[in-house]
Amino acid sequence: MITMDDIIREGHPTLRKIAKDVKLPLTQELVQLAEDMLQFLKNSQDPEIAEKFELRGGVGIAAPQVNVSSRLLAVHVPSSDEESDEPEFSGVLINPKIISHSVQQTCLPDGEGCLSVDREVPGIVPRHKRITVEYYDIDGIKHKERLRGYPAIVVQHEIDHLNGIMFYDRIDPENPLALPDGIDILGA
Ligand code: SB7
Ligand code: NI
Repeated sequence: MITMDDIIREGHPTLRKIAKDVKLPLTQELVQLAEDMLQFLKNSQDPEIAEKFELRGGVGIAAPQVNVSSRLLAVHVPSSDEESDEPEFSGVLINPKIISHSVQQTCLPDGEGCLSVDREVPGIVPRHKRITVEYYDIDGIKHKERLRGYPAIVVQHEIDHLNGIMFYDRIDPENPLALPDGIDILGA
């Protein structure tokens, strides 16, 4: 099982590399990694398991964060509706590509955090409000998914990891908390 000890932190060179395309079909090793990454997210969102193994809660994880420089990521965004057990968006995305996006940008009201960053970095992180992402799943099946709002932000954060980009690279260093023109705040 993946724990926080497996997650590399900022300063590690892998986090700044462009990850390599994954060849399909996946090797057994990468199938296992993909399943472990998705399981990590589910574990991290389970209060008992998270406490027992000292996991920080996460809605996404990218392979470079476990020091594997391959274009593979997992997301598990729970439903915003507490009545529902169906996650809002969950799965493993292989060789994901944003094929189109809205002009409209958005950001999270409290900025972003990262499992690979052990400090708070305040600031507005501009993201596309809507994206269309193409990717392959674990079985090598191609998907085209339209995402908006929070799941779209999470997928953009994870795809950034595949390109060696950290969320704070997108914060304006001159004016970290100023809302740029044309950006809305998600949920406001
Ligand atoms: C806030 C948090 C995340 C994505 C977008 C906004 C995920 C944090 C966990 N990760 O470090 C995943 O790379
Ligand atoms: Ni991250």
